[in-house]
Amino acid sequence: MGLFDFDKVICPYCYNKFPKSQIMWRCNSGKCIRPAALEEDSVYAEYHNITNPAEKRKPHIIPDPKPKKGFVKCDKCGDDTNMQICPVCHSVLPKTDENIVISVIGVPGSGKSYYVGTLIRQLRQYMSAFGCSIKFTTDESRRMYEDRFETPFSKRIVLPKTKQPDENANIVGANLPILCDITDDRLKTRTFTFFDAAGENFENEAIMRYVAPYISHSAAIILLLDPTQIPAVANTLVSENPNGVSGRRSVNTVSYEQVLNNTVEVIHSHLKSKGQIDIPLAVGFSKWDLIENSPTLRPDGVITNPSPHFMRGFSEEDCDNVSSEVEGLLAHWECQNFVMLARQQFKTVKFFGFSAIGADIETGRSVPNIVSKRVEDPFLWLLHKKKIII
Ligand SMILES: Nc1nc2c(ncn2[C@@H]2O[C@H](COP(=O)(O)OP(=O)(O)O)[C@@H](O)[C@H]2O)c(=O)[nH]1
Ligand SMILES: [Mg+2]
Ligand SMILES: [Zn+2]
Ligand SMILES: [Zn+2]
Repeated sequence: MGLFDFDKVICPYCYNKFPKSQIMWRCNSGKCIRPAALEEDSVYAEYHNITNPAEKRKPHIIPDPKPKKGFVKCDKCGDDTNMQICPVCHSVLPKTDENIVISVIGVPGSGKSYYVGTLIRQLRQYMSAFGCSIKFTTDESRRMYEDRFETPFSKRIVLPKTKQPDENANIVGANLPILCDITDDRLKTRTFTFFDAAGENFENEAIMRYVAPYISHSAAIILLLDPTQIPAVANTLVSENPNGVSGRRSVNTVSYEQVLNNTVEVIHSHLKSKGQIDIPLAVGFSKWDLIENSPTLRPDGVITNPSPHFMRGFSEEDCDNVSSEVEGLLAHWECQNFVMLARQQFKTVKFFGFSAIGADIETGRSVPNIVSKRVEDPFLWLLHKKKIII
């Protein structure tokens, strides 16, 4: 799905779709970006959940724009501007060739934030192995990555819990997705939106109104399964280590089956569709270190090897082997129903296992140095499917 789909544009922030003629223009000239020239933008503020009055002030929006060769003359300062913004949420629209949303879903505590943070970290370190470069789409995205992930990782502190918006507030605005531009070896640039969708909110209709457009327009959905949420696994982990992570896990009010069902419902009601969903679904076990470190649960097989893709090029064979191994484990752990549900509802399903941190965070200790294992696999699988990497 292109950002410019015929004459329609999709905003990568609010995921509304509108005709090109409705694009709005904000002045980005030196005169209009001076603090004294800024104007309150209540639409932007509301959508981005901004309460600080100073941050609500943005440069002038041109009321009756007449674009010429990608520029519009500002009626306030007379300069030309090329900054296009979304008519719904007033976010700056990226100028890339394609816009790809990756939705990460799962119950609270399943590891979504660590996954997104360590995935971006790996991509920044190793995408050059595929002849690709990566950068944050906007300064705002770079700052969000630094505040939410880079700083806590380097200070070895626990990531803050994902912000819970007030009732009826805009959940997307409260926890804006991070946007990265990846330029491939043919110099095509695509904007990737990493959207962390807390599954516990899917029952709240007001919240779903904001989340549904994202999920429905995803290029892939990554559903995280927390091993400590699988009774057979949790019982073993507790018996091996009564004070370990499973013993102190929080009890979730939603199960991973419910998260999957809610997601299916959200997509069908938003797209007014039925039948199998054509968005690839990657089901990934998070916290895989817990399984590998368990004498009883540790499987044999390729999944215990490091990810080969950055080192030796994308390996479809490794991906297929990991997927069947994880699927086998799910059957062994009495999750056949979940597997069946996923396969019935989605045309393409792949199973993965990864560790974002590489080790358990022990209560009262600082976070271990991050040594991720296989976090990049689901994302690289998607890039391969979309023929962005070969
Ligand atoms: N052992 C282990 N624990 C993890 C890993 N990733 C996350 N966790 C634990 O899971 C907790 C919740 O993770 P978080 O990413 O905040 O979950 P979210 O609520 O889905 O965003 C963290 O505080 C860690 O204790 C991992 O790779 N290994
Ligand atoms: Mg989170
Ligand atoms: Zn928008
Ligand atoms: Zn101006």
